[in-house]
Amino acid sequence: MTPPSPAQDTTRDAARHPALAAADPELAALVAAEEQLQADTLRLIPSENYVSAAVLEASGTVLQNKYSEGYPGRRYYEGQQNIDQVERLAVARAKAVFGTDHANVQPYSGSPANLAAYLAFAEPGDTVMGMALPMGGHLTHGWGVSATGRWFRGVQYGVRQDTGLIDFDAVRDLALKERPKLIFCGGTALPRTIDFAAFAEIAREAGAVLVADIAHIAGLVAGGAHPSPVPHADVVSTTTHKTLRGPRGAMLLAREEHAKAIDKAVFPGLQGGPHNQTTAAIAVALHEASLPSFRDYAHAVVANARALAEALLARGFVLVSGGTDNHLILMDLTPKDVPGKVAAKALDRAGIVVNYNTVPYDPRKPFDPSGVRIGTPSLTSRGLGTEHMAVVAEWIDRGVRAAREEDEDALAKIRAEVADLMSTHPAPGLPTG
Ligand code: DSN
Repeated sequence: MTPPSPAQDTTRDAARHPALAAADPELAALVAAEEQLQADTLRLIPSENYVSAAVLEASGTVLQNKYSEGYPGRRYYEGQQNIDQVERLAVARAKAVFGTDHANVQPYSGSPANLAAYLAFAEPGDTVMGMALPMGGHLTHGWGVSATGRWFRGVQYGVRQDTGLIDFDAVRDLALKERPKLIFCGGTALPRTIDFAAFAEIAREAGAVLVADIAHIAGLVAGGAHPSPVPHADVVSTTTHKTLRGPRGAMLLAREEHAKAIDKAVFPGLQGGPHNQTTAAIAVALHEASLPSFRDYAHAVVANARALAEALLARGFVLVSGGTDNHLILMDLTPKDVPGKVAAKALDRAGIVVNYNTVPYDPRKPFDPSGVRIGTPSLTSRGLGTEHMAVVAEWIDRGVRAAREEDEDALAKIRAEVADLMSTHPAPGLPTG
């Protein structure tokens, strides 16, 4: 591909974002370049997606001009005639989509949402339990470098080395020994179904509050492609921008008995004014998630991940836990003789965007680990189906080989092939042609 000339760039930027291009051409050019990058590349980061045009539009509305500290009907600022209705709509839709008693749609993102659960149910110094970050957990599940591991006493569980699966006997033993105030389940690199009922039973035995962090799989839960944590967990925490395909934001869902504690923890405990444009876009995304087409999407995400996992296994890739039940695949590249970071950077040059990741029991360091994490939410949003997964696996295979052999020509060839396929699968907000 020949890069467009600067003159073409300016015209393109002005056509797509006229006010921005006039006021700040430098920034407009960066936005347009990002749009082109997202259009041309195969985005496999499992926590990313493409939002609909409606979600994109709602995120950029004048709702962002308004301050609304408090909750609908109980605000500290006047002029909430419309904002209250926006938030009520988002809350009602969250409750309907997830079948929960209570929803708080104000957390700015996943980390503050999780922090609110700590504030609601624990005191500094208390013991909390979650999955270790290198095993697939999240920083905010009590990992040492996070505030949650510094202000609380984090004890951590993992997966078995031989199966890559959670050992519930070990989780129970740890919970009964440590008696944590909070137990987190869920994570960021878990390719298998989360057994919420098993965690709930352990939390009950240990007298802990169970928080299910479903940030990665919220869209699968909404679409019926993963079991719901709602009947089992005291609190459910989720971002709204991953498989759920909404704006960058988060929600906390809870049983009625915990509603007050959660609301108080979010505001005034942790946050000031909610981001009303995000609340509106969450409402739109939840409406979309309630439609039959979203059910199809969620199931297609899983079918694509399974097909991709099978195609990778057939090419000799080692996958943590041997495959996937959801949207995510964690590859251990040790047998391919390429560090995860080297592979990820080479794939990026080939137009395939992934992230390097630790694998359980990784002998390498987190900033230079053995694994690469991939997922299918974005490619499914662009309409790729199981019939495309063989070529995706082939590109990954060729890209990893080219990384090992330092073959830049091979990477450039893949990049052109990827751009070709992506040009026939447009996404909202991205340039076509
Ligand atoms: N950054 C998210 C992810 O990529 O999984 C977790 O916070």
